[in-house]
Amino acid sequence: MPMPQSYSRAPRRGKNVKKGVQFTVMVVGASGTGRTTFVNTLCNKHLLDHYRDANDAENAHTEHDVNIRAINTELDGESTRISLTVVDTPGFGDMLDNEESFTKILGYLERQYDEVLSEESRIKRNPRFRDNRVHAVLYFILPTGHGLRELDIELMCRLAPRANVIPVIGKSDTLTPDELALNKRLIMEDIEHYRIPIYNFPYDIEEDDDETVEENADLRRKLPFALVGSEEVETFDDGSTIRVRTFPWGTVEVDNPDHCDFSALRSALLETHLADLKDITHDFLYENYRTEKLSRSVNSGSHAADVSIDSIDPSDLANQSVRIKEEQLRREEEKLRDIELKVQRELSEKRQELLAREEQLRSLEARLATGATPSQQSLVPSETQ
Ligand SMILES: Nc1nc2c(ncn2[C@@H]2O[C@H](COP(=O)(O)OP(=O)(O)O)[C@@H](O)[C@H]2O)c(=O)[nH]1
Ligand SMILES: [Mg+2]
Repeated sequence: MPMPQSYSRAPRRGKNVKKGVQFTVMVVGASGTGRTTFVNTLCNKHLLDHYRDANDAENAHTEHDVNIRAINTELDGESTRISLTVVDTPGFGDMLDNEESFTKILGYLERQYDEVLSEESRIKRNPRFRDNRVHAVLYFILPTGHGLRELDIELMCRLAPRANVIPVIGKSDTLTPDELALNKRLIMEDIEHYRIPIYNFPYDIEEDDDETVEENADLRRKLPFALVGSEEVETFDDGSTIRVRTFPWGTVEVDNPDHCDFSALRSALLETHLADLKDITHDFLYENYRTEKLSRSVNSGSHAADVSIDSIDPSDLANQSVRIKEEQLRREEEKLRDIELKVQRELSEKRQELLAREEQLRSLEARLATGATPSQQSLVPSETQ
């Protein structure tokens, strides 16, 4: 999917400094990839429960929460307060048919666009309308060491035209550095091969300043981000804390850039690229969806599948404007006909007047011919002077 050439790629720091900013992140991926742990690590609190996914073997016989859940929280960013919405999606992977969860996830993204679309077409806007469009989808890939699975390719292909998809490797501490490097390379090769239009920190060498180009290129080189999540905290003697995963052989520090890409992703998401992700969602992804949806409803005529936007069906609008034009023409024709009648009436009155004058003149001439009166005599010399 080509990005519009004129698109500004510079991350805008400091925009929304005073006012808090609303931002929505969705986490998608197979069960057990560490989505819930990541969200709790990102927010630095226990926001999501580790509910069992439908395909957990030990839980396979019970009712499962496979519904999409959106949870709001407030975060203090470096420069601004963020009203963050996290959308947790059902895990998938081992089920025979993943179509249901795929359709649910895609349907959720599109529903948020539909709501904005119908709000935009209202004459009177709802002041309490909440825009829930998803600005970034973190796609969690299993740390297998084998690149993408067919399942991942299919879902990423379906999601990427509708949202900024950022691929990440969950639980990356389970891979050795060599395995991780190989896995990153294989994943990016697959993404390129299948031309999956992920969010790749776009930049323009000619238009953007050096700092932006360097920063974006650096983030792009890190794709897919290697993540480690943890709700475990290590406290030092001075009271300071770090988030860690402790193993018999050592400790993985979540915020240490030498251990994983968590802090790079966190600052890109919540600081440097927040505005860019929001702008692309609105100006490009939503705009594409809107155009597709409108042209689809034109093609299907009055049988548009989605009644919610029937009111703004362009073919209906065109018919309506033709009807209004016809009505205006009809009224103007009536007005012209009235004027014509009035002029004809005035003309005939004038003609009658003229005829009456001619009659008077003729009778005067007749009287003159039979014998001039004094008053008429005086008239004759003055006329010949
Ligand atoms: N080694 C390791 N384990 C993790 C990591 N994140 C989560 N886990 C563990 O993996 C399991 C599944 O994690 P969870 O966050 O519930 O995954 P979800 O099903 O994708 O939401 C849990 O036992 C977590 O403790 C990680 O970064 N590294
Ligand atoms: Mg989970």
